[in-house]
Amino acid sequence: MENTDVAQVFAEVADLLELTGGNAFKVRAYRQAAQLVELLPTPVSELWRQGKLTELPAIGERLAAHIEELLATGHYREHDKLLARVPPGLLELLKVEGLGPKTAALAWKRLHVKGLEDFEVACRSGALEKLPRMGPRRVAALLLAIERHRARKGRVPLYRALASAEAIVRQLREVPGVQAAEVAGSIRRRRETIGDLDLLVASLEVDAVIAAFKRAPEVQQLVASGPTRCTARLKSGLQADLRILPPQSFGAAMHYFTGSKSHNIEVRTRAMRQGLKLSEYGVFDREGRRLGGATEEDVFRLVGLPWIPPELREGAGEVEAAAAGRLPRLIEEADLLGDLHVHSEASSDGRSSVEELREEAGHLGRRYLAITDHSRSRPLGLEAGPMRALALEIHRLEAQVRRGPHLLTGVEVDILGDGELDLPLEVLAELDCVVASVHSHFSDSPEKMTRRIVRALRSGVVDVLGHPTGRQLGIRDPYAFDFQQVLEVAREQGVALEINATPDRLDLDDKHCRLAKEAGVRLVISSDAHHASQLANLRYGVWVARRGWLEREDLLNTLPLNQLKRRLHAHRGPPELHAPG
Ligand code: DGT
Ligand code: CA
Ligand code: CA
Ligand code: ZN
Repeated sequence: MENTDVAQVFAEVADLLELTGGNAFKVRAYRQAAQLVELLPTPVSELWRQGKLTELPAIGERLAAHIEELLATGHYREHDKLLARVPPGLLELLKVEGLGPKTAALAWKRLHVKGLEDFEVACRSGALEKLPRMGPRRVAALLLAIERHRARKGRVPLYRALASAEAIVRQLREVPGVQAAEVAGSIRRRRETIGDLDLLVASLEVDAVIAAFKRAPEVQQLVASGPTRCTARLKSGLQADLRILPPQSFGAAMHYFTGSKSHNIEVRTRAMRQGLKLSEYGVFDREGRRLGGATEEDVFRLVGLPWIPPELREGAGEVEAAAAGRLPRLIEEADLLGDLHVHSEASSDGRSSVEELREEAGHLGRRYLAITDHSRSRPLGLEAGPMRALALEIHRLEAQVRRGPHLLTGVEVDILGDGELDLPLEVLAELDCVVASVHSHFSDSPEKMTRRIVRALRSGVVDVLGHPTGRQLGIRDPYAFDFQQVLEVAREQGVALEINATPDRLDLDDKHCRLAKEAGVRLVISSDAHHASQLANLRYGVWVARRGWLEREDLLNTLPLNQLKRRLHAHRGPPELHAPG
């Protein structure tokens, strides 16, 4: 049991006591103990073993006995007793800003409110308004706070956390005495969704760093602070943990707080087997002598490992692979030579012209670009005639305008309800790059969805399966189908699977990427840009690919144009489908 767990139990006991009208002194004692334990640099379990618990301020004999009970049994009877008296949903209610135990208890006793949903109903029905000390303005404020609470509760997609984390870190680097400031945690590992921000600073001037953090425009208020760390609520509703370390510990802390937890446990176990002690402060020998820890490279070197890229640190075999010298050479953004899924204003909902897209892609260093507008079943999608006309226009631009990346003709064609494609095969066969995607009937049974996709892949004209699972982060779950079977058919047909880099799609995800690689299926990273400014989103897809252990050879859009073209045409079905021109 870690300090944060003990602190959480105590904080919850304080809440429960308040909800049940417990003694105010007792409530305060538990809250103080919770804060103290949370910020304690040493594990309470260690202090307990040394019999030093009561030496802490705010911990008397009784609290010490409670901590002991908690550590020894993993439970604490008074906590359990209180929990049994209160509807579990009431505790969540307390996390809403401006909603304290008094209000929650009142709503519970008078209106039988048992949780957030009930409470919201009581707000909207006018029932809450009539209670003492309420009124319409207070209720309106509570409704807004409930909304913010909901937004906060879930994890947010990476792109919503990354920019503010980087902005704060940039400001902290300007503070006198700061030697380094970096983002750690799940953001550094580029997880697709983020719980909270973890920021690390190397400095001996703790107060100056905390003061600057507090002043940062992204920060709303500090919610906790201790001798070398603090936690803030950001204006976005997210929380940020800031830790300040002496420079000699910075690398060890970067490693520890980048995580993941399961990666850390594996590396620490390995260190222990070698007679070393690894912590967020450094690497030490049996006698407690510091061997290193100023850089992450130190940490890995001292435990006999090469540096492991953060995207791999999920405890999913990376430590073993590193030890065996078999880490993948992960794909980098610069390896991507082109983008094979881009929408233009020629159709669909694209808002940039082909020329604008080409120009921006050129700025980003891409060498080729496939214009893949929607087929006729989509709103504003193209019928066969206009699709051919667009392809001709692209050929013309490609031939006449030599500036910028090469243009490829293409389409994002719908996979219809029965697995047929939304345009005639001979039209599709004329195009350089055919992306086929499911945009409808998401609730088909897994069997039917699998049949639809398989049939589309066997059409002989499909090059890429677009956003293969259809998920949208926080909006729509993936549709259900037999992914393994689709992988088999994709390999047999030479169809590539897309990593759609739209930041709230990221579809395929990292786990699917790894499965695809193992199955010998190639992938492409595509922006699915609907505006020139979105072409840069490719980097989100690169991070997914890296988390999925992908290397340059696993991707199609790392090939130079002539090889890519050969590859796109080679796998296509019966030759009679290849219309001339
Ligand atoms: P998140 O915030 O849920 O998106 O995910 P993380 O990975 O950022 O997790 P967080 O913020 O709770 O902690 C940051 C890192 O600190 C985590 O990746 C590993 C390290 N860490 C946190 N708690 C523990 C722990 O109990 N044991 C170990 N070994 N490491 C931990
Ligand atoms: Ca975190
Ligand atoms: Ca954290
Ligand atoms: Zn699509």
